[in-house]
Amino acid sequence: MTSEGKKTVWHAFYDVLRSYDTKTIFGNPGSTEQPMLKNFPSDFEYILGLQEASVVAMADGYSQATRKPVVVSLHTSAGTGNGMGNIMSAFLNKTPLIVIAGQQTREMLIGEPMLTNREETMLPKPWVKWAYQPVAAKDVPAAVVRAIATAVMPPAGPVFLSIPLDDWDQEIESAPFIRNVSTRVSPDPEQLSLFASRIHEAKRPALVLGQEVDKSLGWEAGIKLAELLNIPVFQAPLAERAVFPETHPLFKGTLPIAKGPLAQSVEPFDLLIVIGAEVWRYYPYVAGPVAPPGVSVLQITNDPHDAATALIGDSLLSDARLALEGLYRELQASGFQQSTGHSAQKSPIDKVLSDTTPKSGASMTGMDAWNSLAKLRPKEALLVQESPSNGQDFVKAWPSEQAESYFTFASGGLGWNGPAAVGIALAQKHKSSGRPTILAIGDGALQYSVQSIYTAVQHKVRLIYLVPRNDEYAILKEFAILENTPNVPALDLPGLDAVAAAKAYGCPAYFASDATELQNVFKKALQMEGPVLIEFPIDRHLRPLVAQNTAKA
Ligand SMILES: Cc1ncc(C[n+]2csc(CCOP(=O)(O)OP(=O)(O)O)c2C)c(N)n1
Ligand SMILES: [Mg+2]
Repeated sequence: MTSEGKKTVWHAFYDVLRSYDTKTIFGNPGSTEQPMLKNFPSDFEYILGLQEASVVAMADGYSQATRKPVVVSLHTSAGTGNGMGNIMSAFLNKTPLIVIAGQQTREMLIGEPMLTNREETMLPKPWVKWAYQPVAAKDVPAAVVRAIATAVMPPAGPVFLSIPLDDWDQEIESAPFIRNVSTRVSPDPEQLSLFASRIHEAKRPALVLGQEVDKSLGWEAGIKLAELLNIPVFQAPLAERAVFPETHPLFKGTLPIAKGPLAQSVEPFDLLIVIGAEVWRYYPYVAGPVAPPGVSVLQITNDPHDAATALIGDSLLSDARLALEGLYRELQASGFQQSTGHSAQKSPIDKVLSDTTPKSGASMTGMDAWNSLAKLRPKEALLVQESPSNGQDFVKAWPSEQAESYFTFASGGLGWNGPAAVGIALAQKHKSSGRPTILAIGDGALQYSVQSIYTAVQHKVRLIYLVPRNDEYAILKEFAILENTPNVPALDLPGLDAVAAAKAYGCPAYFASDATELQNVFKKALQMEGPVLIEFPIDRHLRPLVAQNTAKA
């Protein structure tokens, strides 16, 4: 309250956040943020990140694991700039972050003093859904309400507010209205019926499920539809979530990440039913058609942008789970009979799982390492992955069988998963879930947001870092072979020491030199209270970047 007993912007701001139960703020402070953070309310928690890339991705992981919008406090242009790569990832992940950057004093802005965020709304674009600096201090609380509404509506995503530092002490006459908005869109019934009849008529359909299935809590609905249709299920290329039980007999793995191989692998089908994914999320260029002749595509997504940019097929805007449930109802009502064409085949992952004997003497591949730990993996663990050249091996050796338990990024921007894992692990602590978080992260990737280890230590989150060490950017060497770009400098990383780096932040850390040691240290790590890092050597054998025909049914 002011001396006259009036409320200020500061009071209204924290009241708004209380109304939405968003009381965990991630940030890195500067002088432009101190008026917002002064007398920090005791019912809120401030999670410090030592660099803004870590701040943003920790908030992203926390938001995904709690299914809530999260406030991020960054330092004017410099802090926003540092956070920008992970703001881009949050935008592609479709995570509702309310990024608030401090701004210099309104009265001085005309002369652009130090710390002025010039043309403040331009900096985060195009990677935010909305960027705004309130026209007057009294608009700040209502801008926060609007920011939350904008962030959570589908497709969800980050928004950006710039708030001059002298706004916080200004009196306000009235608090803003607290509003709730829906976060799902249901499918157009006519288009849904049309899709159902096209599925009914198809001779050799396949389901392709993407990240929106997991984010909409659609696993059960996906399983029911897949089992009714009794058709192969693929994961969409580069999906950032697991979308279907990966040991289920109908699951056939992930579609290839490049044009030609993807088209080739879907040749056996006449209809692809893509739910909750782009068509398609490619990575390297390998020539070929978008789909082979005779293959039609139906796409269901909650994002008009992803519907518009699809390269083939008809699209239906909808929440993935609502569409899966709707299709199930329509197909059942139309008397769809379970076909016997695709009877239960063994999942391609099964044979990989059985090979878990530690290799002694010979050096391990990434796959050997993941396999050697597979049997020790706690079933309830949450998995996070940023291990470029062997991440797919990790997924194969540790198949997901539960919803909302596997996370990676939609963007490929390194430095997201390390801090995101800290946010995910912190969410487990706040929820008292008792679930550990396990992060597979390359020796190169670890370095991008390495300071997030400090936050993991300070908050004693249960997080195990598994760091395969090959002293190189292996995937870039594989890319160089595919793209025929020899003699690229700086693809080797001699002298990095993940154990020493972790210890510098106060995190217990171990080097395991073979599979037996790795198993022993991992067992020990599972008993520990706070974070622990395990580094282990893997061999430097390069493989083709794009596997051919991996998805053949
Ligand atoms: C922010 C950012 N910078 C650079 C890259 C390019 N990049 C992609 S993979 C990679 C190397 C990753 O190396 P490492 O984590 O050691 O994994 P490995 O390939 O050795 O398995 C790099 C530098 C990127 N994706 N993101
Ligand atoms: Mg490496």
